[in-house]
Formats: sequence, C-alpha cells, structure tokens
Amino acid sequence: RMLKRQIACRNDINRMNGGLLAIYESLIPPEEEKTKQKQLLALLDRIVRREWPDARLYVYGSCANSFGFSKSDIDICLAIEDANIDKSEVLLKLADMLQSDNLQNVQALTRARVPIVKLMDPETGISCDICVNNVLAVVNTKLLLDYAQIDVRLRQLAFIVKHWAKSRGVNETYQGTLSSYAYVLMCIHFLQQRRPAILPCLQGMEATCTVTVDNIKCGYFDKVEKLYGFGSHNGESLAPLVWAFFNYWAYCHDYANDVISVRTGSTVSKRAKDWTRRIGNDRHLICIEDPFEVSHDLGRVVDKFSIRVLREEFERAAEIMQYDPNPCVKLFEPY
Ligand code: 3AT
Ligand code: MG
Repeated sequence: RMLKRQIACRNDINRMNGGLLAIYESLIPPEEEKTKQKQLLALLDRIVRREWPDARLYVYGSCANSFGFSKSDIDICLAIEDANIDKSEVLLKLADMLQSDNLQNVQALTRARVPIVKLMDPETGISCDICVNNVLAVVNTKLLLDYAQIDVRLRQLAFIVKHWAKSRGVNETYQGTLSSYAYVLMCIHFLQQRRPAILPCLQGMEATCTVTVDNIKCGYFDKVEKLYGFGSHNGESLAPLVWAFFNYWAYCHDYANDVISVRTGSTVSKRAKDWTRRIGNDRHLICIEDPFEVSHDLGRVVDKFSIRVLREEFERAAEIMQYDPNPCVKLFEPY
C-alpha cells in the first residue's frame, strides 16, 4: 500500500511538469532580443575603443550565463590591462562619452560596492550596467554557463527558482535576501547532491581551463561536451526536482553547521571556514561559498529577520508543491 501511495504521489507531481515547463519556456528570451543585445554591444565596443584601443568588453551575469529571462538588463565588464588606472576616473570619462553618443539615463555610480555606469539605449530600450575590471564575475559567469550545458534540468530548475524568488520578493540583496547568482549556485549544488547525481563537480576534475584573477587561481574542467548525458542515470523530471529543491532548503539543509560548496560538489563545515559567528556585518545564517572567491559567503547579506522570511518562503513553496493541485499559480503569487 505504501508503494502504491508513493507511485500515486509521483504521478501527481509529474502532472505538474507541463505547467512548469510552459513557464520556463515563456521566460526564455527570444532570438530577436539576443540580436538587439549584440547590436548594442557592438555600438558600445566602438565607443570604448576610441578612448581605450586595447580594452575589451565582456558580457557577464544573466545575459551570458544562460540563466537570463527575457528583458533582463545587460551586465558588462570593461577590461583594461593597465594596472594603474583609477576606476572612478575611467567610469566618469566613460559616462561622458556615452552621453555624447546619445545614450540615455547615463549615470556613474562610483561609490557602489561594484562601481558602475548605468545607461539605456533608446534604439532597443535595453538597459545596461558597465563595470571596470571585474574579471572574477566574467569567470564565474562562464562556470555557470558550462554547468548549464551539461543537463537542461539545471536551466529549467534555476528559471523556476528565480521566477519564484522574484515573484515572492526574496531576490533583493539590499533587503537581506539572495542574489540570482546565489540561487543558481544553490540549484547547482542541489543537482550535484541528487543520487544518482545530475551534475558533476567541475572544479573537482582535471582543470582544462585556468586563469589567475586577483591572485585567485580559477581552474576547472570545461570540456563539457564530454559530459553530455552525465545525469542520464537519474530520470527525475522538473516537477519532482522543484519540490525536492524547496524541501531541501525547508527541511533538510543543516543551517547551523553546513556551507554549500559547488567547488567541492558537497558541503563543508562552517567551523572549518570560521563562519560560525558574526564578524562585522557577515552573519553567516545561510552559507553559500563562492566557487572561486572561497572566503566570500554569498549568504552574508542575510540577517536575522530575512533568514526567517527566506525559510518561511522555502517551507511555503515545498508545501504548495506537495499539496496544491495547481501549484503553478500559488507558487508564483505576488507577496
Ligand atoms: P538577474 O537576471 O539580473 O536577476 P544575474 O545572473 O545577472 O541575474 P546578478 O544580477 O545577481 O545575477 O549578478 C550579476 C553577475 O555578477 C552574476 C555573477 O557573475 C556576478 N555576481 C553577482 N553577485 C556576486 C557576488 N556576490 N560575488 C561574485 N560575483 C557576483
Ligand atoms: Mg543581472
């Protein structure tokens, strides 16, 4: 009887697949949007080269890591080799040039944690943020993109999780909840932990690409075409994975002792990282290790109030996935 119930439950959850996949499909940016992004990038490239002929522009974040929705802003990094540049000066100069080239809403935010110039292209309506020499973000963008190539379920799961987080208001770092980057790492970690595993641990394999950025050696196996089908021993489809993801964060993760670590494909202990107590503003109430900047906890923005909000949202989502006959509406209900 137990087995029968489990099978019935499974069938129920599999019936939700269609709805979730339709949401995933609806969020994927159409080709013409990608074309517009490329046009804007080419324009910016021409402007930048007039002043800095050796500089290069790299797209990072959701427009390059394959986890971007339709109508996302573009995150761009201006890479200048010269070690003696003053970032603020470069950004102010860049803002001047963009303004004279008729780009709109140009604004230099030189005091932000990551200083940027913001702009909007009146031709395409696309907004973007340009930062200077944030090469680590370009490297972690490639890591996420490479993981996404291995199994389509990562992209599907991360789209649903990001859409849920945006709908529920828990994708706001300035309010103590998590960044999109953090949510994608949580999805990768989760798929590395499934049995059989759906994703490998690329940093645990022979490094086929290595770069050293800000004294951090970033290396991992990036020949992902060799890993297609890695997760095929695991037949779980999207709906059970979404349910298990929320269940994991609601009831299974050990918040008191564990750090999730995509770098090791596992968890590491908070004690080993000395993340057991509050230091300055870092409270370490939910610990997500950056894959390259390992001293960086992406959960450090979370405070004692927002950790409760987050955990209640994980529980709510797990419950909806388990008991609601039509979870696709309830799950994404505006808060
Ligand atoms: P959205 O679709 O814009 O919500 P995104 O993937 O662009 O998602 P973010 O805007 O959170 O994600 O961040 C843009 C990129 O910046 C993603 C990642 O490459 C880098 N990044 C963000 N936060 C951090 C961080 N705390 N440490 C290192 N890199 C980060
Ligand atoms: Mg972004």
